[in-house]
Amino acid sequence: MQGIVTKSMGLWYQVETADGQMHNCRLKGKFKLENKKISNPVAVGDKVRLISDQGDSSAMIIAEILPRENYIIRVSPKKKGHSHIIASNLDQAIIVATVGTPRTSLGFIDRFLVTAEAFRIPATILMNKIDLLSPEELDGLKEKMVEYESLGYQVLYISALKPEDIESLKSQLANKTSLFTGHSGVGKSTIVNELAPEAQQKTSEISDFAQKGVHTTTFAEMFKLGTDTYIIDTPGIKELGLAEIEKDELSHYFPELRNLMGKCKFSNCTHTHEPGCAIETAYQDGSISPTRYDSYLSMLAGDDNRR
Ligand SMILES: Nc1nc2c(ncn2[C@@H]2O[C@H](COP(=O)(O)OP(=O)(O)OP(=O)(O)O)[C@@H](O)[C@H]2O)c(=O)[nH]1
Ligand SMILES: [Mg+2]
Ligand SMILES: [Zn+2]
Repeated sequence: MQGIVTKSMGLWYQVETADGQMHNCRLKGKFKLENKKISNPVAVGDKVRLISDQGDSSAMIIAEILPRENYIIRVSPKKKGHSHIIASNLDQAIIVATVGTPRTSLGFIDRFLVTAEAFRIPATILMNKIDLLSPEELDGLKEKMVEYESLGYQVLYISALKPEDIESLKSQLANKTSLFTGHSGVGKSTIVNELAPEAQQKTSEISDFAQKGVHTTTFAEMFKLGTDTYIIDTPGIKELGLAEIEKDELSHYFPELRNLMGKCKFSNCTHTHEPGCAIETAYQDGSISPTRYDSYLSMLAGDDNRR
């Protein structure tokens, strides 16, 4: 029997089979880990083969993970030197961002976009809580985000509290598996509950003091909105440590750098100090965004994202 992993809870996994049934599953005792540097062998979105559990008739066993079409991964915050697969088999990844409640930096958005580019997953930026912005603030935000639209990323503006915004979001999700990610407190679970009322995800107010989320969601979980339409709620992330991305390929994941780097004098140009660097010239004359170039330099230097 085959199914899709809809929730991973440490040792137990929830798997949905084609008949719509949910099964509690464990991993086969001698499950072979392909890559020991990954902290979670099975991720939400994985297609798996199940066999029955001889010892426990109410449970099933995951015997095999079918090849992943794609996945999105980051450096594990808990296990040093390990990476954590956020989810797999995605059609799009949506970063939920807010201006000040909590604050999402452009650097954080850039890290997410680089990750999505590296794993070839279409990325969307979803600015939530626009009900908290004045018309001037919203205009200012839209102006700032034009840059991202010109790079080819879709930017959406919603308030999760507005039913008409949720309705228009639905059309972006139809017939796809979409991942919602972003900082704690930006409203991922609120949006998921509005889209799929049976989800009943816990939500919490952000702390008054720090204007930060309180990490309410603890496990990634997938919900079905309709035939072939799934959404995945995930725990809020503080930093997005890049995993499985080599420094010498980083510039490929910035569309504006990718377009220019063929013009650099040296084919192994790192675009930091080399003579005849087309990207440095573009930076000097203002044709690429300084904040994007800064993000590139910061990722290249291996900085974490505390800005
Ligand atoms: N004003 C306003 N508040 C919102 C909106 N969306 C969510 N919130 C509130 O923001 C707070 C945090 O929402 P959650 O859905 O728990 O955030 P989350 O992203 O799931 O957070 P974690 O699970 O910790 O990662 C809650 O108090 C929500 O009611 C919005 O569009 N406008
Ligand atoms: Mg949540
Ligand atoms: Zn260069």
